[in-house]
Amino acid sequence: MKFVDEALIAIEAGKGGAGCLSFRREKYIPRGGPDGGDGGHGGSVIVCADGNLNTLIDYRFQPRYRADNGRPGAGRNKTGAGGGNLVLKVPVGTTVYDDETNTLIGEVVANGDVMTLAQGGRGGLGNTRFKSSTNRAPRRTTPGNPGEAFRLRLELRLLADVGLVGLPNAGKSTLISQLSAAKPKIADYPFTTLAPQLGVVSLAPHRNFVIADIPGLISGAAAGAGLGTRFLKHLTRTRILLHLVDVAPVDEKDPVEVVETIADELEQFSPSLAARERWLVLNKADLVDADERDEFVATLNDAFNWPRPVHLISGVTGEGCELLANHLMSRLEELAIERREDPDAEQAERAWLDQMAEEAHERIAELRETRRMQRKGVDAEDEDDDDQEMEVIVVRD
Ligand SMILES: Nc1nc2c(ncn2[C@@H]2O[C@H](COP(=O)(O)OP(=O)(O)OP(=O)(O)O)[C@@H](O)[C@H]2O)c(=O)[nH]1
Ligand SMILES: [Mg+2]
Repeated sequence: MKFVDEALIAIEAGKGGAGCLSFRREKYIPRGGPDGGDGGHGGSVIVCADGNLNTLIDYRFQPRYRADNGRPGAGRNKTGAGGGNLVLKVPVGTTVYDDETNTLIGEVVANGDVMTLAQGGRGGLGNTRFKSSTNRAPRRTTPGNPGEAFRLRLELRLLADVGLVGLPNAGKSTLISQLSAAKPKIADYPFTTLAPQLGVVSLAPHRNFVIADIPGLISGAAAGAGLGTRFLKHLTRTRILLHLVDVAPVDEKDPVEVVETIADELEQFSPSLAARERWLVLNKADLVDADERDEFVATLNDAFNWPRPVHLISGVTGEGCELLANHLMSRLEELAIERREDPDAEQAERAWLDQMAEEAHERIAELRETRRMQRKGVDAEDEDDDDQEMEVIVVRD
């Protein structure tokens, strides 16, 4: 299965059925009055969030959708049947934009959330409706109204509480497999992870959170190096970022530079994402001895004076992982309480999330445009070139 997080679709709601022109005709009732019924309303196009879906792939294969038209009215004042609504199922976390005006229409963020995208046309009026004291035999009816039609852009941003960022090989996938039931591919070469993965970290009944693993970032990612920064948009709904740093990289890269690289790429993608609460997680602790650990931590502390917690873990042996998970859970609970009890905090968080969404949307539109320009003249049309042949696995236990 392909992981597709953007799709362009054309939708059209159903037309209303026409009103009917008819007069009552019955034995022994001469000149029966008008009895033409109204047309039925056209069906609407509705979007519904389905927790079992993780990709927008179906919308790549089928980009056009039409709801049923309403049926015309009939004699004996019968109203035409309404057209059935067309329900488009999308993954939770899908945002809908009007592609022509680039305006946000709305988003579905919980399983079962629904939103009407295009309203069906109203049914026309039958001639009965035009009966009056001065006109007992109206011959007037109205046709049904057309349904609304739009070209829409669907954008999926996965829902997770915690997001992982770091260079390729930092051990992001190893950590998510240590903390949750997710089984992502892990290997000692860069760009093992090609599409986002979600895992649920369960500490106790009703104490769990979702963690997202995305492909690694490298220097120049914002300009398209490696897999680029497009997957960062899947972190724009998270509350905390974990910035993973390998304490024993094979190329012996300077840790300060490594941390700065990721911070720069985040900043270039979205300043508000870069300003999000971000914890340093120093991974592969099993590969260094106590002295080296202290030295590593001291180097980073001297350079950054990190305002947030710093954790030293090993995704392979599990050292420090439980502590990290508990710490994350407590912090997420603390943030949730803060939002619940303080309307200002809730509002500020809402504004922050909106800002991140907007920046990510703009940035990705820019990247799409750059790609289009680069492709111009070569071979155009297809927007599929950035899709990954990978399954996104969501494990919920
Ligand atoms: N010794 C040791 N090796 C680790 C640890 N964590 C990860 N590794 C190894 O580091 C390599 C990369 O791990 P991944 O989890 O695939 O790294 P990643 O950050 O997901 O990499 P990309 O998906 O390419 O961005 C693998 O060979 C892992 O076995 C650790 O704590 N200790
Ligand atoms: Mg990985």
